[in-house]
Amino acid sequence: MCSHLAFLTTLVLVASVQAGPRAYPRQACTAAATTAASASAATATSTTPLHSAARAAGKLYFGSATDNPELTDQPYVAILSQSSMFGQITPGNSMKWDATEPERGVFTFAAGDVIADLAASNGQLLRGHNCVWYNQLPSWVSSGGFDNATLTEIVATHCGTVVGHYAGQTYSWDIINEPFNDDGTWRSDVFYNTMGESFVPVALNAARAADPKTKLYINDYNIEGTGAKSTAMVNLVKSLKAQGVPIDGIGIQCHLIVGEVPSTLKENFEQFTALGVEIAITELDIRMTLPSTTALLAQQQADYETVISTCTEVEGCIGVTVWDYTDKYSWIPSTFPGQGAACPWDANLVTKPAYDGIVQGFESC
Ligand code: 9MR
Repeated sequence: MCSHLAFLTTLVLVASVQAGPRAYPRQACTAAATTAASASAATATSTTPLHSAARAAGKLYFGSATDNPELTDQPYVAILSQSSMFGQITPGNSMKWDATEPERGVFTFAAGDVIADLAASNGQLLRGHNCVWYNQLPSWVSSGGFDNATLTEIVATHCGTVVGHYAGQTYSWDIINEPFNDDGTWRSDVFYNTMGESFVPVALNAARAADPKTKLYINDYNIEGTGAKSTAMVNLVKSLKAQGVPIDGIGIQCHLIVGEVPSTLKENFEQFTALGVEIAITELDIRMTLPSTTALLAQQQADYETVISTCTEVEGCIGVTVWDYTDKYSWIPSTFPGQGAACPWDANLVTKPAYDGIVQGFESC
C-alpha cells in the first residue's frame, strides 16, 4: 500500500518539479501514527535519507536551517549537502532585516547569497526567512520614530527589495514572522504600534509584486495545537483572503518540548489547510532538560514521529524543516540554559533515535 502510494506520488512529484516546485495533491492518509516499538539505543538504526522519505510520503521536501558560520565545518556541510537527506534549506539568520538592510536604503546580500548559492548548487529548495520581525531588527527601524506613512514606505521597500533580490530562487518566504502574543493579541512592536494591522498587507503585497511566484507565508510558534494563538492566525488569514491580500501559507515553527507535544496537532493543521493555504513545519526541534537519557531520547523519538506523521496525514502540509539538524549548532542551549539535545543528529553528527522517529513518521501510511 505504502510503496504503491509512493510510486504514484513520485510520478506526481516528477510532474510538479518539472512545472516548478509547488504543493501537490496526494491520496488522503488515514493511518494512525505508530509509536516506536523499541527505542532504547542512543543512536538511530535507520539509514533511510530523510528527504527521500518525505518524497515517498508525498511531501515536497525535508529540510534544515543552516547559518553562515557553520559552513566552514566540512563534515557538517557534507551532510547538509546530501540532497537525498535535505531537499531544502533555510538561512537561520542571514536574510533577516539586520543582515540585509543594516542602514536605511543600504542593502547587503553577501551572506544570504552564500546560502542561496549553496541551495542552488546542491539542488535544494530555498525558504526565505524573514522580512518583517520584531527581533534582529536594526535600531534605525525599531527606534526611528517614523510615522505611519514613512514606516509603510520602509516596510514595502524592505520586503520588495529583499524578496526581489532572491526572485526566482526561493520556493517560499516567511514574510511576516511571529506577529502574535501567546494569547492571540497582536504583538506590541514598532510595526503594529505604528501601522496597526496594515503592516501585514503592506509587506505581503510588496513581496508578491517583487516575486510573483514565491509562496508567501506567515510564520509563528505556539500555533502547533489549537488555542487562542492558532485562532488568531486563522482569523488573520481569513481576513487577508477576504481583502484579496496574497497569502499562500502558514509556517508552524514547532519548537517543542519532549513529552509535551500538543494533542490537537492534526485538528489544528486541518483548520489551517481548510482556509485554502498550504502549511509547512518550518523550525522543528524538540528539546529536553539535560542530561539526555535513554528514556528521554526514546520519548523524543516518539515525539518526532508524532509531529512528522501528522504532517504526513494532512495533505496540505507540504514539508518539514528542522531548525538545524545537529545539536552542535542548535539555538536551544544559549536561549534555554540547561536544555538542549533537541535535534535529530547529536553534537558529533551522529544520528539519534529521533532520526528513526522521523523516518517512521513519513512511513506512517
Ligand atoms: O536560529 C536563530 C539564532 O541563531 C538567532 O540567534 C536567533 C535570534 O533571535 O534567531 C534564531 O532563529 C529564530 C527564528 O529566526 C525565528 N523563530 C525562532 C528561532 C529561534 O530563536
